[in-house]
Amino acid sequence: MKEKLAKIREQALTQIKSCDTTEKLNEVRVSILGKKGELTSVLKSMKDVPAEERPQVGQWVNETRQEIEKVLEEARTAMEAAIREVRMKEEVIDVTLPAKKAEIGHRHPNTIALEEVERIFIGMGYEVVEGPEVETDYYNFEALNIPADHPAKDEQDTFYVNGDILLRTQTSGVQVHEMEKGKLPIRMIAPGRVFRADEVDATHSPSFHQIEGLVIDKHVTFADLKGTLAEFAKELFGEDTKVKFRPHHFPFTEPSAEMDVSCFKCGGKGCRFCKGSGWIEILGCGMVHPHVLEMSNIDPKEYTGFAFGVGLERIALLKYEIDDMRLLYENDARFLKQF
Ligand code: 2NL
Repeated sequence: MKEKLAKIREQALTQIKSCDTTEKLNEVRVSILGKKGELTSVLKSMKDVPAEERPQVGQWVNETRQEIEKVLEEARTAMEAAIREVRMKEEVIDVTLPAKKAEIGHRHPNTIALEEVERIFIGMGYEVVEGPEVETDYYNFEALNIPADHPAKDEQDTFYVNGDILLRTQTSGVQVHEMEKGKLPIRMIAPGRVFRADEVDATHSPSFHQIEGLVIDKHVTFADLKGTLAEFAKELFGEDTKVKFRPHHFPFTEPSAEMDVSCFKCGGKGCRFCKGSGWIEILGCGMVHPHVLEMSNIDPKEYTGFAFGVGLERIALLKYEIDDMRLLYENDARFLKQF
């Protein structure tokens, strides 16, 4: 029995030495130590060994098993170390390779236009103030002298949350909150998202952006309004831009006007862009209605002011010559990348 075990051991060690992969090592393990392995069959034949010799033979079998397991384990560890070493050598990082170009995000045309408008007014000493998109009927309509029966208040035009609560249709509420604070003079712009129950088409969307401006001080006149907005137009569309004011009506200003700019495409001669007229409508404006001042506790005998409102999308479409507003909301990176 002792010789048989010695033979198994010798054979095992030779087989282990000749292995060059961990898979082969595993095959050797199974063929000797596995369920049907050589050493296991020796154990199974213990019943044929005389009872008094069994402890001795059992000990030999165990010693042989432990020895083979130890050599198998050493061979496996050595093999894995060798594999790791080869891999490390193959995995050299070539620091001279060109880097992968990272795709950087891009500002939306609305954002670019907004930052341009903000830059212009901040340069003239204005503050940028933001306020809530959900407002009460009072701040969106009543405080602006918009009467209860005005068509703008119709459910067909305004999104009501419930009762007196609504999604603002203009950012004027932000200015009313500023006037109520009682800190004068005021020189501010209020940019932000506004909502109107409009069908989507090339020039309409139920959610768009507006920038309103408000100046209140002693002795503010329509000449200040004209000078300020003419300067704004020049900075936005170029030094040669001319402006024209046409009489208009808003409930919150008196007098009211709409301002056109000379077409920056043809210089005013008339082209496809300005539909042959040479002028492009750009904003609404006027002197703040005395009743609007009074409602916010400002004395119209002491203070006067002017205000204006301009659509941000309209500016972005004009400035970047985009012919459909829907492109601004699709967020197709191929479109956005161009600006
Ligand atoms: C437009 C032009 C406008 C105002 C907005 C305003 C705000 C206050 C007081 C008086 Cl707090 N006016 N905003 C003034 C004139 C025009 O918007 O086309 N809107 C539909």
